[in-house]
Amino acid sequence: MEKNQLMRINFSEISLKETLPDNLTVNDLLEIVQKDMSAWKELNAYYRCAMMEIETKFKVLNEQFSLRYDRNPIETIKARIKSPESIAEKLIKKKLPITYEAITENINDFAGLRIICSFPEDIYMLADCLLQQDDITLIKRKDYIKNPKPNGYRGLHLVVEVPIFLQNEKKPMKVEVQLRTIAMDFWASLEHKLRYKKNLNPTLSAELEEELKACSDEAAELDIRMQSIRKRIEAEAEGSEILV
Ligand code: 0O2
Repeated sequence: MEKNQLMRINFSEISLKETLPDNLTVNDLLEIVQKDMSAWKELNAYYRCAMMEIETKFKVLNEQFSLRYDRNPIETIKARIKSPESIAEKLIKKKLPITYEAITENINDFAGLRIICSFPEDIYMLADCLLQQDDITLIKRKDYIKNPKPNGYRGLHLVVEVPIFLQNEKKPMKVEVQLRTIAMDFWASLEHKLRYKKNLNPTLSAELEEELKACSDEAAELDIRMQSIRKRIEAEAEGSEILV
């Protein structure tokens, strides 16, 4: 039996669960996972491979940029595979059935990479470089830097498809890439922690939301100022090289 045939059988057996979306629970996915652990492990491995492919592409760009311009546009790369619980929660929120098909078709961030850059311009430069590569297909792009969320969240989100090459087949896999500056990442991490604090009194909560929005605007201003300082330093250095 061919490997992809085996995968199909695993997938369709798992998809027999005809539960109404309203009755779904996170346990439903955990049950599916436990029922066919090998299919789950396989899916996880495929997404991990796709994530490694994209991570390597960013590392290569970082290396090349460092050679050419003597600075690294990437500060840190964080990679993660979404937990079964978070996947189930997302499917429930989207009112989708808990099946392997629903996961592969609708969950764009099973594999996620966060690329933390020093400056906003680096974000767009890296995104363009990635999207120019001929094995990358852009599925979705959301620019929360040009259009921040009302709460102040900023970042450039890409969902891309990249092929992974297995023993006898080539599989296109989706990976979500979030590109942020250090300041945007700092803000988002804190905001994320605070968002999950329960039992805040509503007045304080509204006050803090406003304060967080103001912090995000100040962080964005800081990003632009730091970027302009870097450019002035580079221009000065180039000028003195020309004079020499
Ligand atoms: P986690 O654990 O952070 O990964 P989609 O995934 O496309 O179906 P959506 O809503 O279109 O869902 O995604 P979007 O708007 O591109 O953003 C999803 C992810 O961006 C979130 O992942 C967060 O990581 C980040 N994000 C978006 N908005 C905010 C925000 O207001 N604050 C913070 N701190 N992060 C945000 P998840 O799924 O929440 O989980």
